Amino acid sequence: MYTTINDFAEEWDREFQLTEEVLNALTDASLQQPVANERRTLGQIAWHLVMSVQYMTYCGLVFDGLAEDAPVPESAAVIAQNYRKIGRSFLNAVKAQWSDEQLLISQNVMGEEWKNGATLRFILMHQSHHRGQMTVLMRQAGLRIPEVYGPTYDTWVDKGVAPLA
Ligand code: NI
Repeated sequence: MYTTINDFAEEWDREFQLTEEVLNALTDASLQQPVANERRTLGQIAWHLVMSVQYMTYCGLVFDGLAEDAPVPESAAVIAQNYRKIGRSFLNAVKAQWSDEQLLISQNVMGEEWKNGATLRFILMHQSHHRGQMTVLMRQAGLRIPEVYGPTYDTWVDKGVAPLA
């Protein structure tokens, strides 16, 4: 969990940038790529990732979000645009509305006691979990994937290194 706003803000900035790069690599057609027949699509997972940032309003943070029933956009650019907006509003709200001391306060979040600093950690882990799912689906949809925490097949090829299979 986080014990200082500053530690969180620095990490959010880095992760925000990685997520932005992944979202920017999506195409409209790729949003239809399903996990399996009749299962969630890349577009639905990307949109869930964007929407999940506003779970933090359950902890009392106030910032502009999206309607809970907002339909999955058909445009990859619109998904990325909404992410940039909500991601920045969320970070501004944390900085403006919480202090380091408040990160130690526990709140009931959907039936469980969570310290605010732990909820912030969860929101980042949840984001990287879905971002990882997305990169697999993006490869299946034939897209080039940006580096996240290491080289991808394409960037290995770019560097003249034989990629792992
Ligand atoms: Ni989720």
